[in-house]
Amino acid sequence: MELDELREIHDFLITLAKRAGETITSAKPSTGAAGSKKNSVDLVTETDQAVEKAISTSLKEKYPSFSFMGEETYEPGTRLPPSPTFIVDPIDGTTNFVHGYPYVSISLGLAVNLQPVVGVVYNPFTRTLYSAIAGQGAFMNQSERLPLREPEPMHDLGELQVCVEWGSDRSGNDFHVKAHTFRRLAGSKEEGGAMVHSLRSFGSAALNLCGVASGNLDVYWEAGCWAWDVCAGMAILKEAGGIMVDANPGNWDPSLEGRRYLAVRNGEGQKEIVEQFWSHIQGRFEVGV
Ligand code: LIP
Repeated sequence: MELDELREIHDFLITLAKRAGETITSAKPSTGAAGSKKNSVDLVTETDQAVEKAISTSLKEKYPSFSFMGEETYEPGTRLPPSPTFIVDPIDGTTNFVHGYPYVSISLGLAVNLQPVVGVVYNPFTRTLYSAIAGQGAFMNQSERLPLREPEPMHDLGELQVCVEWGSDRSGNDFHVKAHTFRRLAGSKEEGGAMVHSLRSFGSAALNLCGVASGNLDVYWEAGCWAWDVCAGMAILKEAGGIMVDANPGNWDPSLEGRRYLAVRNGEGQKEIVEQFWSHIQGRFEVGV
């Protein structure tokens, strides 16, 4: 796809994200306004559905030949096609949205040949916009290049700010892999842990990836989230010099729809940090393709 076309798509996605942001900030639902999908912590609101409808209608009108994958209309088992596909999470951080915690984003990505090539992530509460086009760098508010500060070399996982998410699966193998690994990451070195500076859990995969792209978070590890949670953030992360590997040890080239992700920020020592992180993982995730 030509750069001019990617630029036009990027700008259009920003317009859509800002428009959706107005709907989201004026909705202000309470916990009572939420329904649930897979279980009682997998929340969805009428706003998620209305925003996705508005975005998909606009995208289909302007780009009728492109495919569309959205969180609220996803049919289980559908695989991402290699043709240009918009990958959309209308509200990433629905639980935060429902509780009125302003770490919420609209995540709009475009993938071509299964690779993210445009990413737009917008937090309408803080009015912070992250965006990228493959090969053109990543930016905050279209003006500040990411990462936001000179990347310091990384030597030891214990010196880093690590982000993880519990996700909505609360039982079974993958839940236990997370719980045991969290303990190991936080625990003291005397007891075999990594004793990371912090183990943060903010509730929006897209914003977490933008945090790693910005260089404020050093590492983000999650399994169980979906392509719409990460497509836009992955485009931004890569353009900011970050890397994305598999949340399970050993695979340096995870697929966009693989549902297992480990992101490390720009900076010398990235690969060593991946190896160190993998060495602390307790078990292997079963989720993913
Ligand atoms: C959420 C993610 C979060 C993850 C949850 C969920 P939603 O997206 O961004 O990081 O842990 O499982 O997928 O449901 O708010 O769009």
